[in-house]
Amino acid sequence: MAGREAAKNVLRTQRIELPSWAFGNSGTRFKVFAQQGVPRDPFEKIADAARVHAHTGVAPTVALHIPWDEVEDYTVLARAASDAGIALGTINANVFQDDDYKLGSVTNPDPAIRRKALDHLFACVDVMDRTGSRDLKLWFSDGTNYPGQDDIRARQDRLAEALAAVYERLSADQRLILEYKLFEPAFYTTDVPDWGTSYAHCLRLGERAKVCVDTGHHAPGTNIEFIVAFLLREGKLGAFDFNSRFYADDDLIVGAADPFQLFRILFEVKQAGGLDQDSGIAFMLDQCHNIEPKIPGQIRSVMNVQEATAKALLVDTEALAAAQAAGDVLGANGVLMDAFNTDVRPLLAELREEMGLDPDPMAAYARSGYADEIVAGRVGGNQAGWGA
Ligand code: LRH
Ligand code: MN
Ligand code: MN
Repeated sequence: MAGREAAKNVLRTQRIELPSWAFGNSGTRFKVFAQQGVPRDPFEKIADAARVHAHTGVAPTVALHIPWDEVEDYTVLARAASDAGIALGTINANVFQDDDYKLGSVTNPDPAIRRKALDHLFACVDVMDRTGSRDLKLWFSDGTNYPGQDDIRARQDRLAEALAAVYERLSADQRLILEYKLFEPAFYTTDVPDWGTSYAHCLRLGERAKVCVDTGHHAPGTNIEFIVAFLLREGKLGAFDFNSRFYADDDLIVGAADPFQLFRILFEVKQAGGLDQDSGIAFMLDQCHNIEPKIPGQIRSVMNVQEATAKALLVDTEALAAAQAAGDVLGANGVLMDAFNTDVRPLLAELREEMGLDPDPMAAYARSGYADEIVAGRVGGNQAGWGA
């Protein structure tokens, strides 16, 4: 087993970004179960995110979704974040919730609607300029529902044109992160359905265009760690949207459905140097807590990523390489499984104590009284965005 101290040193510097929308009410298209005490505005979402950071010590940034997190002055929001001990992170654009986007946003056959979508993306870059954010995350719900509905290749042309315009608008220290998703809400074609499509567009755009792997956005059975390894090798992995799924884009707590898959992904990240502080990979959560309380849901998610990372760091890579070179199939697999089957919770508890934190973040949050405070102090919280 690789060294515990070396593993702790990496875990100490790990950074996991929280999504602002995880703190608002959310649900499925069947029902949103409202919870008491949820944030009423972006400032309260930031307060909740800061709470997750206070207990975990590794979640110092929160991603915004525009216009769900629209405020008059983003410098004021950035200041509120810094006063709360965190910072604003990735800006997520939203060109999927307006009636105009029924037939697509940047790939819409109507040039006026394409213009409107592009203007929103430019406005998101303006927000980044105010918040100091590095990354613009683009996910397009664009696609078609029926064969013949629109020209597949023309839609790719329109997409490429919009991406080029946005890329051009970014400053030298800002990046464009293109997220793919197999299907939903479009059910026949999706304009950015997979990593290959995203990769090809990013390649054309340039160095500062990278792919986002949302772990819930693949066909069942897809080997996500292969995609991760490939993109890392090409220097094109920009970000993760972590969550877990049993069926489609379930947006459940990361590591809940398949902790082994999360471990395999993080092992590939680690092997390629992706856990180095300057790797440029944004590790973000993209989840909803529809039936469980949201702040502990986020704390648990951060802990799950930490546990999978710790296991990945404990893989004895020398023994692994030796077994691989010797063609020892079972030996190599055994090395990986030894690390996966290690209980890393004591190591993480130790690390938290060294960082001046409570070794048990869930219990510490439960004891803190914050949950009662927000229920008493916030009346009529908002939905995260869905159906708002
Ligand atoms: C799309 C997605 C994308 C959105 C988020 C709310 O399914 O994963 O990242 O921005 O959900
Ligand atoms: Mn996502
Ligand atoms: Mn998703």
